[in-house]
Amino acid sequence: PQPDEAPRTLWKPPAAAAVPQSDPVATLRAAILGKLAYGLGKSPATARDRDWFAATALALRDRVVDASLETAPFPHKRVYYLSLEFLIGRLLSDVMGNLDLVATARAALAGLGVDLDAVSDAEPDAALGNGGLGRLAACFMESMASLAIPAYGYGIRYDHGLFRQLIDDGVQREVPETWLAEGNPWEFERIESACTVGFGGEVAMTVQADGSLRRAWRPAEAVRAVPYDTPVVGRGGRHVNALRLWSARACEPVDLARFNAGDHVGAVSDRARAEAISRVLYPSDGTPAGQELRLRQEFFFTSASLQDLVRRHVAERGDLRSLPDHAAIQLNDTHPAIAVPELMRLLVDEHGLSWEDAWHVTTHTLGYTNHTLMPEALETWPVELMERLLPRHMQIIYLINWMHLEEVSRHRGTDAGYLAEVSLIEESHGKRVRMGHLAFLGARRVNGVSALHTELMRQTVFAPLHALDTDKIVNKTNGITFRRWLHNANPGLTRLAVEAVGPRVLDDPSHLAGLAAVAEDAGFQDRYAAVRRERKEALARVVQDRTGITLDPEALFDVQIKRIHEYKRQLLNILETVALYQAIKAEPHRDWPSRVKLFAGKAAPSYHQAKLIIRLASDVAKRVNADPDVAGRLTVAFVPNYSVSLAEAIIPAADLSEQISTAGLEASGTGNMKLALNGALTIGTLDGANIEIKDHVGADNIFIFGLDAAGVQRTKAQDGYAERAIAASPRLRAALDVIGAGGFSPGEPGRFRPLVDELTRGDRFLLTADFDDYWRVQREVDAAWVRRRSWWRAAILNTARTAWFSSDRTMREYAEEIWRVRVG
Ligand code: T68
Repeated sequence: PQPDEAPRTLWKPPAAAAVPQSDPVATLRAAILGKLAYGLGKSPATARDRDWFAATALALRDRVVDASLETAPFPHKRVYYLSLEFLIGRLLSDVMGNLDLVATARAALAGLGVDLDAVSDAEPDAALGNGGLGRLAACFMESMASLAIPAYGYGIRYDHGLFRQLIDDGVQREVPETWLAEGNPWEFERIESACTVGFGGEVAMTVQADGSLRRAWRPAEAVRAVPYDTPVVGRGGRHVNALRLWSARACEPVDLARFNAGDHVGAVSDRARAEAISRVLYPSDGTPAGQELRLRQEFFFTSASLQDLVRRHVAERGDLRSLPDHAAIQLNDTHPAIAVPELMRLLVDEHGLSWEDAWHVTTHTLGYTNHTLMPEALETWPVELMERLLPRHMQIIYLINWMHLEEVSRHRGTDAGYLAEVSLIEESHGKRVRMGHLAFLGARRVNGVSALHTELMRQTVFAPLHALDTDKIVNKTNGITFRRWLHNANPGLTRLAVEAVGPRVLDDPSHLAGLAAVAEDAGFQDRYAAVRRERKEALARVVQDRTGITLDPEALFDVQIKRIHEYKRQLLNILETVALYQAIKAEPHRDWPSRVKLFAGKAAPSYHQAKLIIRLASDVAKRVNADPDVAGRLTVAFVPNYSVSLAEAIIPAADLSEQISTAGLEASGTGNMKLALNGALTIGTLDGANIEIKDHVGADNIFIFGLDAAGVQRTKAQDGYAERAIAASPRLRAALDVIGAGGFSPGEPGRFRPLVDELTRGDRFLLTADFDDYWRVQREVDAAWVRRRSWWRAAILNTARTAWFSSDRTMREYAEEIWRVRVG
């Protein structure tokens, strides 16, 4: 039969009454078969892996719904996590793991001749985010459910998530990702909860009976926001929250008059414009897209989410003045910062609160998390655009700013320079609204994502505002969910941990500390190494498949996996690779340990330098891997299409974790935590959460090099630092020379000139200043890798001492100090 044909055989799914309730495997198998037949209209004979995935997901979703019916319907206080990005990845293993059904599902499917791993691989990644910020939101959702913190995640249901990356001869090409092409078995459409979001138009003024003025926004355009809920189940199935993602729909699907007049395309142009809002995720990562569509996306999901939670609060509690007692709204970066004037508008214009009451409610409900201090990534919007798209909001922003500046001048005088710094409006190059300042003023607490980053917030970008309220900025160091990044991604290591310290480690990662006692035990080390070895063999198969490059699982696997960005300094790693290549060729008889350098990550489509870095990594790989002089010593691979699920394959197989950003620029990092937890040793700078990782694992179990944040500032203050560093380092000069002369691009010798020029002329990210120290520490890594017993000891200690980086800890801290909501 054809795969899309309805079953023609006499096959029927088992009747519920025929299944023994006491047999969990038979029960789940019957449920899966029922979904296959009645949910998908397929028989086992015609089912593809993708159908088995959908049937299994639907069967498990029923269990999640059952669990959610036991979740308190009317909690005292809820968290609302507003994020333009949720980088979820696959959900099947999450759900199975948290329902304790992995073994049951494996057996249920095996009895049908179906392999659970193949079924899991048939699930597309939900890649509704660019990188760390979106992945953090997904980890937080999982942890909140596991801690039974009542919460909604709010975001956008993009038809197309982050692009799929193809590498054609080293060149990144982007093609649309189609994760919804075959439907999404996890979600529920909630058409009954749709709401309307306005754009443009004007502000009407009416005089009230008491002589006061009332303002009402009359938008020119209206878009329907339709929510889709994905249940998020916590560990043990004890609590279920919802991730509510909004999809944009036109209010009128077709302009019938135009259609009937023969204008078949024009008849649906308004619809296309409305629905464009949730069509694609912006792949910008770090630089503001600048497009009007981006602002429309931000307002669309923020307004829909606030309307939704206001409606819920009114239904449950009546009076909106009690909102801060029952809701905590967290803004994930400034993307939802328009929440400040939108909540004010809803409270004042729509619900009749006084300005003072509304401001009290707003500033006691909102929290704001900052994820970057890099100037080019701080959002500002032209006043002209805001006035055109959101005229009422611009009025409210002006009013907030006027009151704020009045108060500042009362307490601090009228120094124009200072007032300009704290103003919501930046006037240096055209008037623009500073969204970070707006979020800061509207929030009760503002947080950074690592100790260093928070301190730099106080000292740099937010220093003038910080001076006005020194309690407002707090630190909440990021975390990762161990259920996904240890238990599900690395079942072998998890089994070892359970054997060594008991199953309670699954509920409380602090018990990982018990592994320190066996860190020197040769038998335990061997089992730890065997788990790693097995993961490296599995990864080698993936890399072989995707690149044709053969990896030796005996080699040290050195990985740098993250977005490609100049400040993350993949180029520094490539320079060291080139220098190492030259050194091995120059001294072929030294006993160089065998090393595999793995790179993976996407570049923003318009980020030319980043794309050139990918090309260089690929060209270096091509030359090095073909050179018999270094065979068995050095292998380089750029693995295409980095994603959450690829990360799950790479992280358990990594021996060395590259975290080498310019100090002061990586707000936190979270891949650094995932790799350390899985026992990769970090080579890194004193940046972001690397500093806290070092504090936890101990200075002997991490390789730190380079300038610290203060050193970076001092160096940048001196002219000509790059020239001097290059002149002082023959090794660096030789690497730059061969790259600049086309040594890796003989067909196009000038190909990498722009990269070399950037380093010799400006070197904004101080690669040249850090190169020699990086080389030195890499050779320490070589030496450490040879002493294999002490290497495994250090790896085990990394696993034992990184429990603090669980996002459960992070969420407890937010709950206590920012949201003031009960845990559990
Ligand atoms: C990251 N930021 C930080 N931004 O770079 C990283 N930006 O250090 C940190 O660990 C992580 O946030 C979590 O706190 C991002 O990932 C973006 O993806 C982004 C997307 C759109 C616009 C700006």
